Amino acid sequence: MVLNKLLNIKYPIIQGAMANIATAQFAACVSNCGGLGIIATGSMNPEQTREEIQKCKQLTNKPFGVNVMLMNPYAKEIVDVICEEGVLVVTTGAGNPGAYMTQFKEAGIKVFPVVPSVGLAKRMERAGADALIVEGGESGGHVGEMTTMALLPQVVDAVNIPVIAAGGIGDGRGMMAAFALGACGVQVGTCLLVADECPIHENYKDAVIKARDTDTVVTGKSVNTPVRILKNQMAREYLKLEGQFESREELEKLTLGGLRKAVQDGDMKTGSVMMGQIAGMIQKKQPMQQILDDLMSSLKDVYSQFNHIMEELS
Ligand code: TUI
Repeated sequence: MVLNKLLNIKYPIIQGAMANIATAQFAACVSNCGGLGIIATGSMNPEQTREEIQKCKQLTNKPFGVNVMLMNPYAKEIVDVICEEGVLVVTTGAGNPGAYMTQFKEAGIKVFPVVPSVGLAKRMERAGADALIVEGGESGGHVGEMTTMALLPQVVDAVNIPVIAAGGIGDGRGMMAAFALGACGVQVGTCLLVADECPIHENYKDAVIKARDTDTVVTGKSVNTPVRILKNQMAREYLKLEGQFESREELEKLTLGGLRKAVQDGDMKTGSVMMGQIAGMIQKKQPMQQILDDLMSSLKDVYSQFNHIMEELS
């Protein structure tokens, strides 16, 4: 079944949980435009999480979800708050949510863990996940090793629950490819950064538009926290230090508060400017509704071109 039917939403599109960006306001905007908005709690505490969930309920009567970033030191308490408040869907990232699965199920919440490998995908299916978000390393922020193209069909073959594709999807071609590889829907983040309603500094939006295909890089592999960011001054220094086998402590000095610096202050030199590899194809700022409508209309265009190819093959 296609994701929009599964969730009773207009489009089969989930908004990626972008820490410091995807507040109640942003998530509600995505949901009001036909996608599934997700509140990102990556840099929130439990009280903020409760406030944002309550605010989102005021701002939309459409379904929305909440993401638990499992590296957040408050993850356990955030899970408690989510279960008390009740939402349609929880997505998880940057870890194994196995310990919270029963609690979510008992609260009647659907769980969509992000998985970077077939092994974790199978474990999550056994633990009771309702669907999986298969995320390739093309995406921005915390990433796994595999590409979407290689990982997605392997997970689709390995499990019997719905699979949502993420990482490297920025237009109808990417969506069509995801469906061709067996996904029932997509999760996108980078292409939503340039939405008029996206609450990031204009410098950040301009940096996404200016970025070329090779302008992002994965930092932090040496310390087991691989994060894809814009290849700016900070990223270059970070990679240089990693090459010199610097300690985690020294490396963390460079990234401390980096996301906030990028999102709020518009510091494109020393901030952590997270974005995925599809930044190279983002060309303009637009209203959120336009971005989601364009994704769907370009998907339909690609489909008709497909018919062309199939006719010529027969
Ligand atoms: O979580 C993300 N992307 C994120 S979280 C984030 S916040 C942050 N800020 C500063 C530094 C680091 C993070 C920014 N971007 N995506 C989902 C995702 N999850 N990608 C990869 C994974 C993942 C990795 C390992 C999921 C599970 C996993 O399991 C390992 C295990 O325990 O088996």
